Amino acid sequence: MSEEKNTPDWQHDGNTVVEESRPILKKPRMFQVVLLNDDYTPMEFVVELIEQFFYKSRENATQIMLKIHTEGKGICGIYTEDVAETKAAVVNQYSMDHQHPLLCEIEPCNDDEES
Ligand code: TYC
Repeated sequence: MSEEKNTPDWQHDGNTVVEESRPILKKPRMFQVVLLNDDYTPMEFVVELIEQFFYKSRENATQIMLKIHTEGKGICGIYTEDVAETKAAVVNQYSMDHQHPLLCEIEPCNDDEES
């Protein structure tokens, strides 16, 4: 099918040419929510937290927990800034409520793409 438009994206009234500007849509900056390793939080607590707050399967949550345990930190999800900040705050409050020192942080994602 052709992509003909009914109206041109410019108008001419004899003196002035008015060109409509195209909307510039920038992709939002994305942030990864990471959990940090510590020596005290039980593995089972971390796995259940990842399932509950990041909607991961038991298997995937276990893999992420083990990656954090061995490498020091691991990504649990990627969100827009507001969502990532809220997610980290909720997770940190939940860990504190359960007397665990587990820490959750956010980091900007590396953006290699051209904008
Ligand atoms: N290192 C903890 C332990 O041996 C387990 C753990 C995993 C803690 C991931 C925090 O983000 C974490 N019990």
